[in-house]
Amino acid sequence: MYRHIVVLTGAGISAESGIRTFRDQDGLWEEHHIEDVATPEGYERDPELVERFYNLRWEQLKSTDVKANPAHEALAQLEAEFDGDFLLVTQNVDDLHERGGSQRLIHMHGELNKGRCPRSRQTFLLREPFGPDNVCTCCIPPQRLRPHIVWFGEMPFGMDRIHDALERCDLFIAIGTSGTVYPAAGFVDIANHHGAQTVEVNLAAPDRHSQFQWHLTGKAGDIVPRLVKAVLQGKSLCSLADVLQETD
Ligand code: BV8
Repeated sequence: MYRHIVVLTGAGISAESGIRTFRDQDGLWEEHHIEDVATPEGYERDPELVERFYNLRWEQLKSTDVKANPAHEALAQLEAEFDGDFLLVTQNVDDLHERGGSQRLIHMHGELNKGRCPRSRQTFLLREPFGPDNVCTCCIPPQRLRPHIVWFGEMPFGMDRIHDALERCDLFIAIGTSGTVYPAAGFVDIANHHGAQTVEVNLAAPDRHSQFQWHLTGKAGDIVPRLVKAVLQGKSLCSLADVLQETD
């Protein structure tokens, strides 16, 4: 049925793994102003505050009770078994897709477990928290590593590849994202414009007219395995009417 699939994930796919989202109740942004912890200006102004914000999230990611959930695993199965083109794009900076078995994905907003040299832009696997002594090995004098994160006002990674895939796709699936951050929030428009079927998996039903043709309302961990199974069986979204609520 489908030949080219693009999947976009957001913080909601990691919520059932115990990773806090941004904008839900008790979300990460409740305790911080975005401009203080997720902008280059905020980092310039108070690097220690920003480092504390990312060090905390990095520590949480390393804790043993954070595991990939069935939604991550289902997407890895889709990547392995789908016989057409498949691209997974995540806004998430955790490595739960990789822990769930995904191998080919784009972390368009960066990765929590990496640091970046501000001068050479070389990335380093994080072995210790960010701080004045955590420096690169590529420059003399060594430079203080910054989080390998795309902050507001910075260009997300992989945009050319993502645009190419969106223009070719016949199915676009967005999972666990509030659709508030661009350019990711605009991907559905590109997919729609090029005639793809578009489906959104989210805990909450959209409270406004949405760009998606289909909605699967519920937990990603419950829904994504069923959606992947149906797609791998060659079913079209229309034949899933019993689990899909079409937008009015
Ligand atoms: C850029 C840092 C340009 C990483 C983040 C129009 C076009 C282009 C840009 C803009 C534009 N308008 C405004 C902009 C600027 C800005 C922007 O979008 N601002 C917003 C606030 C309006 N965009 C940018 O600055 C981007 N850069 O455009 O550069 C440019 C051009 C040339 C040269 C240079 C630059 C950069 C954006 C990246 C910012 N970085 N974070 C980090 O700290 O993690 S964004 C942050 O929000 C995260 O990365 C996150 O990925 C992203 C989106 O959040 P979500 O993942 O959606 O999470 P959220 O909590 O919001 O929602 C969770 C959802 O899950 C909810 O809907 C919930 O219902 C659902 N859910 C919960 N549990 C479950 C569930 N669903 C299913 N199952 C569950 N169990």
